[in-house]
Amino acid sequence: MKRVAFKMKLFPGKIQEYKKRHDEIWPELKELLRTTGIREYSIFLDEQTLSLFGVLKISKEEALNDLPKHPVMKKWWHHMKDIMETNEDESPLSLPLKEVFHLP
Ligand code: RM4
Repeated sequence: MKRVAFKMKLFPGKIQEYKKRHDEIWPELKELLRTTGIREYSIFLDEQTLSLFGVLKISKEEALNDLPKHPVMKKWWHHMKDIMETNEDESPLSLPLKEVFHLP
């Protein structure tokens, strides 16, 4: 399993809404993330900067490249674009993070 981490950014005043939408995450999105090979996916929030820190495990990292093309993923990103920073294609602005320490 490969560990992947990345940073995204929430819009001001949207903390509760972001949490609510993830508490109510669509079953078809959960299914898509699981069939992509994603496990132990967490998103942490820095409430001071509104940075979102995503971390997940994946069996084959290349499988992540197919996600942006999937209709369910696109629909979710469309649904989320009013509360977080996004690219023109509505995917979240996402900065990859480099692992500098791991304690197994
Ligand atoms: C996030 C963002 C990510 C997605 C998770 C489930 O807010 O849209 O791309 O993987 O939700």
